[in-house]
Amino acid sequence: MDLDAITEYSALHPKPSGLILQYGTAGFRTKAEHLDHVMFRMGLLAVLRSKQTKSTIGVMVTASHNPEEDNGVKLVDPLGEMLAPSWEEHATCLANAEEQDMPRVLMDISVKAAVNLQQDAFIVIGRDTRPTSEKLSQSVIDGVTVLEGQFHDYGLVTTPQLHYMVYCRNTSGQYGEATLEGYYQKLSKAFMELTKQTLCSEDEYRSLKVDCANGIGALKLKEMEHYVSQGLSVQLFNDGTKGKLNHLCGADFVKSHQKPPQGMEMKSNERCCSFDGDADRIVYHYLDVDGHFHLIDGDKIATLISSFLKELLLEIGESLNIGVVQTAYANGSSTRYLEEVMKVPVYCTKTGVKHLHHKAQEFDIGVYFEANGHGTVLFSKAAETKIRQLTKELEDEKRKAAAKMLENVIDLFNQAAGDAISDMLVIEAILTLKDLTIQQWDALYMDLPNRQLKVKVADRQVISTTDAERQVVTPPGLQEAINDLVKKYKLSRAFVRPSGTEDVVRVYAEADSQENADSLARAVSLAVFQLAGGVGETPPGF
Ligand code: NG1
Ligand code: ZN
Repeated sequence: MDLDAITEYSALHPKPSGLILQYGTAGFRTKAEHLDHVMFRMGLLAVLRSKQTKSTIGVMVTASHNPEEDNGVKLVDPLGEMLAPSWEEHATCLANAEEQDMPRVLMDISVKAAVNLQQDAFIVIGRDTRPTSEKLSQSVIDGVTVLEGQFHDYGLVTTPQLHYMVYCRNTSGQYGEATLEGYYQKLSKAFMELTKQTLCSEDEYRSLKVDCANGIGALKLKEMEHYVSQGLSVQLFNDGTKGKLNHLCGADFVKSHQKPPQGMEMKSNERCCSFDGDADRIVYHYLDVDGHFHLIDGDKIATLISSFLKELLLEIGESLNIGVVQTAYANGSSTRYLEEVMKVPVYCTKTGVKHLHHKAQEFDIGVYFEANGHGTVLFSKAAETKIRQLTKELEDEKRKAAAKMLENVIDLFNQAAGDAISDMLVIEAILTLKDLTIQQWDALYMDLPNRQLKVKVADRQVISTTDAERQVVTPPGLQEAINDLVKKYKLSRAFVRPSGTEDVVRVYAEADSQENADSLARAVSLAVFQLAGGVGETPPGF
């Protein structure tokens, strides 16, 4: 390691002294102007991680659904997963080291993690469409270069596309070809094959309106459009030519405000969906004949997908197990429907896809979705092998066809990460195959009215939780207060947790009516404000 060169280059990406940042659930995320040193240092860290794992590592520059002024960076581990927890700690130490200490901290990490510095390193880099992303990704490259890592800059890609590239490169191309062309080919081939039968029998043209949050999803859907145009026509809105990224549109806006995005013409009963700023989340929505807005969130997406997969499994008659993984934010109705009506086992993990992803790996087929629309389906290697073998060996036509469909579903899901484009194609294929309208899908179950609020406190870490974040441990008295409030309403549930991406405490409540959900959420917010050191204005409504 050439410490002089590191010191010299680091001075070009100086750390504002005193600034402390945390590698959170989605990497580092804050105002873009505070991130230059973090980017350089993550370039350095990616090289160490690559040497240690002897694999390609990804670095994605994005702040997903956050405002345009923010930015962020996260590292992608060898199989497309989120960075291992011990390396999250290294990332935090490195990002927070004062300028003069940084080379020493870097050395310490390399010793602690037993990195062989002689090993080659290869890094792939991607970025979203934020105005600051290009310069920041250049700083990542500076970090990679000073440690003599090799790299490939994919430029503008969605977050899941970068995960896909990492996965492809570390599986010697078995998963797919590590190019955008390879990604489009793989997904579109699986989509066209999956929907093949119905395309012949049905002449109605499938069309879908997509709100792209003024982000990278628009560019990438435009590139992909012609690959799938025989099966699906997408009409893009909020494509970034006019509006601001994630502003009054996109999956996060639609989900948290439970409102249609601006900038999208919606006629009644038209199927619409919204991506987030880096295209790893998707939610569907429509206006009914009375003009009422209906949101179809990640929970209902998981339900549609798992019921389809369960039917196919029954058809082929193999005892492959299937499990659905959710977080505490999953609507109570979805959990009840999955468990009681569909008889599918459901598990709850902490917020953040890495937790869901990890749990989903325990099943032959693990379906995981956050309510906000981030998720995918994982097939175990054994299940995949079995299914591919069945498509070859089965003689019974019906069973063979079901196995073939499952094989296409495996290829269509991005197994490396939740992916709005891939999820969209799976959903569109299922709706076509099952001849379902968006209203019929929506009618699977009725969501319980719910409300999410944020409370500002002096130090959000005073709140600690247990039971997959459904119960508060500290500060004392808060859980009891929540329990007493929840008892006042029917079909009610509420929990609070410190956000991993924003300096707030999040409050979630659901109840039998919207009015009651709102009122419970406000009452719980007030309890948080009073018992966990609220700052600024008292939560409104009292
Ligand atoms: P935080 O800020 O920790 O609640 C949010 C989302 C997560 C996840 C991360 C990463 C909610 C309630 N939380 O985390 O689900 O997507 O951002 O982007 O939606
Ligand atoms: Zn995102």
